[in-house]
Amino acid sequence: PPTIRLEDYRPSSHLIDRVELDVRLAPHETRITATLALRPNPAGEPGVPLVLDGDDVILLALDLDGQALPPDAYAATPSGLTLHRPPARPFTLRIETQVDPTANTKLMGLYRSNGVYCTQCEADGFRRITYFLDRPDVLSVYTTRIEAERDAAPVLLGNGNPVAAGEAGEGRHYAVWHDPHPKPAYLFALVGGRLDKVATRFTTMEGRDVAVAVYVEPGQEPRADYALGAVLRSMRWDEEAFGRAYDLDVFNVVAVSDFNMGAMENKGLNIFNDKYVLASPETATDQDYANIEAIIAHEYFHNWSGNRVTCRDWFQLCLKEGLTVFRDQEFSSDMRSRAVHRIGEVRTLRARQFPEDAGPLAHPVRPRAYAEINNFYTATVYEKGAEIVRMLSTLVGPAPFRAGMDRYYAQNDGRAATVEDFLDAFAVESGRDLAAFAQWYEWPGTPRVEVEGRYDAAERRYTLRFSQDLRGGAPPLVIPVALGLVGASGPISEATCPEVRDGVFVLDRTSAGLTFTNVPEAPVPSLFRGFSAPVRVEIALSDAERLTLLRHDTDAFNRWQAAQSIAMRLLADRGTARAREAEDAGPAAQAYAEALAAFLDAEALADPAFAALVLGLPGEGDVANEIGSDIDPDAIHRARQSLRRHLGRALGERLSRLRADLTEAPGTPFSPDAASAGRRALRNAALDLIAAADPVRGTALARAQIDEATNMTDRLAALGILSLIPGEPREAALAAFGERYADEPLVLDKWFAIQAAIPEDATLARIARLRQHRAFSMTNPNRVRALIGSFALANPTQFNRLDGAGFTLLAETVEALDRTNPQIAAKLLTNFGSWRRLEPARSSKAGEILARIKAVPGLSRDVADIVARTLS
Ligand code: BAL
Ligand code: ZN
Repeated sequence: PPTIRLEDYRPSSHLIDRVELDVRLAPHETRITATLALRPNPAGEPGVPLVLDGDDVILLALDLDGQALPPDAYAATPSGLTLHRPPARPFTLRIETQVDPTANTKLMGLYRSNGVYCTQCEADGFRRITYFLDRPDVLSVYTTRIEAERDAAPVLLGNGNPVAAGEAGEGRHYAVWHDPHPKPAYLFALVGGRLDKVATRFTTMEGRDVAVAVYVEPGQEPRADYALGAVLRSMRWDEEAFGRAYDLDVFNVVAVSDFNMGAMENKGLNIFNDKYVLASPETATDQDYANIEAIIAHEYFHNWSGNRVTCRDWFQLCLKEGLTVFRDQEFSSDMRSRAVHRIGEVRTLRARQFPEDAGPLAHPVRPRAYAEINNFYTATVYEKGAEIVRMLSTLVGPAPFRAGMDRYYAQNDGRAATVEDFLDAFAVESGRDLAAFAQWYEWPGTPRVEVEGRYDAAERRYTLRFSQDLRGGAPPLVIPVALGLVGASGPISEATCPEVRDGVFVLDRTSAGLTFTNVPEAPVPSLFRGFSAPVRVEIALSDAERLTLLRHDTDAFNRWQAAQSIAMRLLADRGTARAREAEDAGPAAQAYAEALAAFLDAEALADPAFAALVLGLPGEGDVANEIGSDIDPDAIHRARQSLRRHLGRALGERLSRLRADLTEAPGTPFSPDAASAGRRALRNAALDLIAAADPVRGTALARAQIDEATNMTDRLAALGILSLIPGEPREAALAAFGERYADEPLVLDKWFAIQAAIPEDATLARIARLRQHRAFSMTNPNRVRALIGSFALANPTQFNRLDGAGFTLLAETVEALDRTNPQIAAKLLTNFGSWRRLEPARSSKAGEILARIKAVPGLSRDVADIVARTLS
C-alpha cells in the first residue's frame, strides 16, 4: 500500500467553508445531498484539479453553481471525485450520493447497529458518506437535515444544536441540526433510531443552559444514569481544572452495540460503544464503572482538546489523544484515589505500550509515515502520548502548565494545530527551551536509565550516577526524575542536592551525577516517583532495600513498585526454560511473604485498594516482557502459579480474616465509589490466593460467593477464580452464569472472556463451541474482542501453544474478519507483536503462520500493513 509521509504534508488546494447535508435515511438506499461552499485555499497550490476523497459511494448527481457538469469536466469512481478544472473563485458544488448502511460491516461511515442508524467518521469514514476533502485541516460549518421513517427512527440527532423538525410526508419526518463551530469531517455524526434517553440540564460557568442526554436502546435507561452523572462531573471538572466551558446548547451521548472503538467525540454528539455507557450493579463490575467514567470524560474533554483545537494531519494524532488521555487520567485521579489510579495507568502502559515499543510495530508517538491510519490508534500514541504531557507538566510546574494550556487553546481555537504549536505555548509560558524535550515525540523505543548509588558514611554524602541509553542513535532525552532518599526508619528529609528542585532532577544528558549532602545513614533511593517518566529503570537494589521502600517511602507508587520488583525478580528467575522444574519457594519468596504479611497487618484495612495492588502479582505478560527474549510462556505460568500458591499458604489465615473484615454488612446498598471498589478488590485478591493454595476451599468459597454476590464485581471475580480450578463445580458455575445472563450481551462478553483465558489445552475446543453460541457474532466487535481478543491477550500458554494451534485460531479469525471488518481484524493481528521474542520453536511457528496470512490474496490495507510490519 502507498505510504503517506509527514514530510509530504501540503495544505489543501481548496477549503470548504460551509456544508449543507440532506440525508434521507433508508436501510439500503440512503441518499445524501451535500452542498459544499468551496473556495481555493490561499495557502494551497493554485490552478490544480479538485480531488475529493470517496470510499464505496455511488454518485447520483453533480452540479456546480446550479449547472450540471459536462462528463469531461470530472471523473467519478467509488473512491474519488475529481474536477479537472475547478473555478479559481468561490463556488458551490452539489453532490448527490447513495450508500447502503445495512451492508456496511466495516462500521466506518454510515451504518446500522441493531437497527439504529449511526456514523463513525474518524479517521476517514466521512468519505464513505459523500465525496469530500476528508482531511482534518479542512474545517467547515455544518447544517444537517436528517430524514427518516418516523416509526423506524423517531429520534434524529446531529452535531450542534437542533434548529428545526417536522413531518416529511408518507410517514417520514425530519430534523435539522446546525453546528456553529467549524470542524473537520471526522467529527461529523448523525444518529437515527428508536432510542430512549435519560436527561438533565447543566449550567456552565459562563451561564449557558445545556440540555444533556444519554440515549440508549429502550428499556436500558436505568443503566444510563451512571454515564449521565459522569458527563456532569466531567463538565464541571473541565471548568475547574482547565477553565474550559461547554459551547453548545445540547450535549448528547448515544450508546450503540456495534462499534469499532470505545467511543467517539463527534461535536455535541458523542457516540459510544454501549460497553462504556451501560452499567448496573447486577451487570457491571467496578472496573466497568471506572472505565465508563473515564471514557465519558475522555470524549467530553475532546470538545476542547481535539474539537475546538484539532489536528493539522493524522501524524499529529497524539496532539489530541495523548493530551486527552492525560486529561481523563487527571480527572479520574481527582474522582478516585490518585495513587491507585496512577498504578493502574502504569500497569496499562507497561502491559500494552512497552511491548509495542519493543517489537516490530514500534513507532514514534508522532509517526513519520503510515500506510493505514486506523492502525495508529495505538498504546504508543495514546498512553505514551499522555506520559509526554505528564512529563511536560512535571518539567514546567503546575502554574506554567495551566498557563500553557490556556495559551494553547487561545492561540489555536478553531485551528488545526501541530505538536510544535502545543509545545510553543509551554515554552512561552515557562521560559524553557523545549526543543530537546520534543525528541520524545520523534523516537520509538522505551529508554533505559541505569542508576548507581554510592554512600560515603564519613562524608555523610550520597551520590547517584544516571545514564540513559541512546536507542538507535536518538539524542539524549529530557527525562524528569522525581526522587527522594529513604532511610531505615523513614524519609531522609534533611539531605539536600542543588540539582533537585521540588523533588525533581532533570536528566538531559547521556549521563549525569547527583550528590546529596547531609545524609545521616545509607539511604535507599526512591527513583521516578509517581513513574515520572516512561522509562525502564535499572538499579541494583537488594530485596531488603526494596522492602525499606515498601515500608517507608512517602511515594505510594514506589511503595507498590518495590513490592512488584521483588515479585518480578522471583518470577523472572523461575519463569525461564532453564528453571523448568518449578522450584520450591526459596528464602527470597519466604521473606517476600513475610513482608507482605506485615504490610497487610499494618495497612490493609486503611487502604484496601492500595493493598489489593500490592498483593497482586505481575501478570504473565509482564513477566514475559521483563524476561524479554527466549520466552517460554509455560515456564512463566508455572512460576506464577507456584508463587501464588506459596503466598496463599504463607499468608494463610490472615487472608481469611481479611475477607471477613472486608465483608459488607447484609443489606448494604451497592456503591461503585472507589473506596467500596477497593474493599471488593482486596477481598477478591485474598480469595485468589486462598484458592491457589487450597483449591478445595477455594472452590467452596468461590461457589458461595457466586451464589451470594449482590453485584457483578464479586460474582465475576469468584467465577474467574473458579475458572482456574478444573472440575465439575467450575463447569456447573459457568453453565449457570451463561443461563442467568443469556439475554445480557455485555455480561456474556465477560463470560466469553473468562473461558477464553482458561490456561488449559481444552480451551481451544471450548472456544470452538462458544463460537457457535447464539450470543456470539463475528460482526459485533465486542463479541470478537471478548472471545478471540481475550484468548490472544489473556491466555499466553494457549495462544502460544507449541503446536501452533493458538496462532492458527487467531490467524483464521483475522482472515475471516478481514472480509467484513478490516479494522478489527488488523487490531486482532497486532497480538502477534511479540512473536520474535518467543523461544525458537514457538517463534518459528508464529513466523510460518504470519507468512501464511501475508500470502492470502486480497487482504485489506489494514491487515496487509500490520502483517508486513510484524514480519519486518
Ligand atoms: N478519537 C477516537 C476515539 C477517542 O480516542 O476518543
Ligand atoms: Zn480520544
